[in-house]
Amino acid sequence: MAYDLYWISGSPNAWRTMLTLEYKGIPYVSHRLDPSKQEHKTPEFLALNPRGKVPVLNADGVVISESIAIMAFLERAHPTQPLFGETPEETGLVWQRIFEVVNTVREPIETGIIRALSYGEALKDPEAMRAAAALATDSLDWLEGVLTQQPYLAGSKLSAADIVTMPILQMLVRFGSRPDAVALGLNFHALANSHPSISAWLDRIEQVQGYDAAYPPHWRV
Ligand SMILES: N[C@@H](CCC(=O)N[C@@H](CS)C(=O)NCC(=O)O)C(=O)O
Repeated sequence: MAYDLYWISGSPNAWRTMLTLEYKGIPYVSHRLDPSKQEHKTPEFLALNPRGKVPVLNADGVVISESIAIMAFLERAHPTQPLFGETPEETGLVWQRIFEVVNTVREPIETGIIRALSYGEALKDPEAMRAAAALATDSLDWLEGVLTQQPYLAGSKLSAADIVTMPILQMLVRFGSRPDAVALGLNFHALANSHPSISAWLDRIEQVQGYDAAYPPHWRV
């Protein structure tokens, strides 16, 4: 089956799907879209995904959007290097962790912190930022608790739960290193000090097959 992946550099949702392809060693044709040129809003792209969002996978005419749906599709089509568990118990826990992250952990980090920093709005209301940081820290504390018990979010093996979550944390570290974040004392750039188990987990994921190939290219420059 031939695959076409449409993505934007730095999109955490696209990053998940590209790392899944790379980790499983699945060949695909990469279509990097330039958001500054609105390439994800062209009639051609909107015909693939009327929501105008990445990622999109086109698998020989089967077009799938929603990053985690793409990951599940790839798992079913390419079961080697399993990411969604091999037993009912493992599969249940992988999905539990995915939903915990997507429904609860993600929001305070992405909306509360990353969005404000990426829009350059953090210094407009420092008190609101500090309140948002406290909520994001609750999310980090929960992750830290899980990862202090085990090397990966769903146990001893890398799973889709890790690949879903990793880009969110990498973005937090990246945006948390900006001068305005540091000036506010948000401290998200120093996870090794505040949340050492999360930091060690990020280091472990950086070693997995395909990590470098899926790393956002515009972050390298
Ligand atoms: N729930 C979707 C979210 C997709 C999404 O929001 N993608 C963002 C990039 S991370 C996007 O395409 N944003 C561009 C826009 O909305 O114009 C998924 O998991 O794939």
